[in-house]
Amino acid sequence: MAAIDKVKVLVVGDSGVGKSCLTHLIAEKEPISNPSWTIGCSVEVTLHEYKKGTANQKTYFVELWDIGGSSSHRNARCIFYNPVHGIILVHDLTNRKSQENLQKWLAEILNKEGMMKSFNASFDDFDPEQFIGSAQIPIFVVGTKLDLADKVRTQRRSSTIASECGAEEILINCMRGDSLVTGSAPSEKLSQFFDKVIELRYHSIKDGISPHFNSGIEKPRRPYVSPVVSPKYYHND
Ligand SMILES: Nc1nc2c(ncn2[C@@H]2O[C@H](COP(=O)(O)OP(=O)(O)OP(=O)(O)O)[C@@H](O)[C@H]2O)c(=O)[nH]1
Ligand SMILES: [Mg+2]
Repeated sequence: MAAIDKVKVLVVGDSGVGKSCLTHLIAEKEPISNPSWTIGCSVEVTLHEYKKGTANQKTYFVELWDIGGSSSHRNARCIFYNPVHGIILVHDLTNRKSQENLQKWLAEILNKEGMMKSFNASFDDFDPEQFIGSAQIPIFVVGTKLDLADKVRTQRRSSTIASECGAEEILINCMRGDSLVTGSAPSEKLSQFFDKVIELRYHSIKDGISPHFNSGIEKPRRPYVSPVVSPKYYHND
């Protein structure tokens, strides 16, 4: 059985923004019609070709940890945040509040990992620009419900947190199977994000950059053994 290295990417955002739809679209390449609210966390796995088309091409597992967004589970969900190699921040293009709350999601994750010391452990004091240099964890922003956003002219479409964090952002309709079709601009950006996550996790030590955003979190890397059955949802609670 081949051993394949893996990275863990958190998918976070307010309840109902479309995290489970997005996660399913990335992993299964097709939309999910009737997602149920995520209780705790669901994990889907996708194979990613790192540096595809180059001599360094290599296959990795990307675990997508789809975190339930309900505020009633805030205290419990922190157990899913350790370790983390990448973060996908998801907001709903028809819901401005869900964009503003991305900062809180980022702070919640970093707070749990002890990264908020220099930010006074307060959401209000959290400055994403400070975060960029110290955390070394790639961030990707996704705006969902593009099909509905076209009708909501008064809403701002893209988020400011993407530019604040120096992150790429895509705007998509998660209900369409071709939204992340190979070769499309959103698909290419997502692929580059996964490359960056893998790069930092496995290939950056020689450049003097820690592959972990917080020293001491993680043991030395161990290969991930490919499961016999095809990867599917599993719930942590
Ligand atoms: N029209 C449209 N509906 C979407 C889109 N993405 C998600 N939805 C719908 O939004 C609702 C919520 O989607 P979910 O993926 O369950 O949301 P979630 O973020 O996982 O929510 P929690 O599990 O509660 O955190 C569902 O009814 C989806 O069908 C989209 O791009 N367009
Ligand atoms: Mg969900």
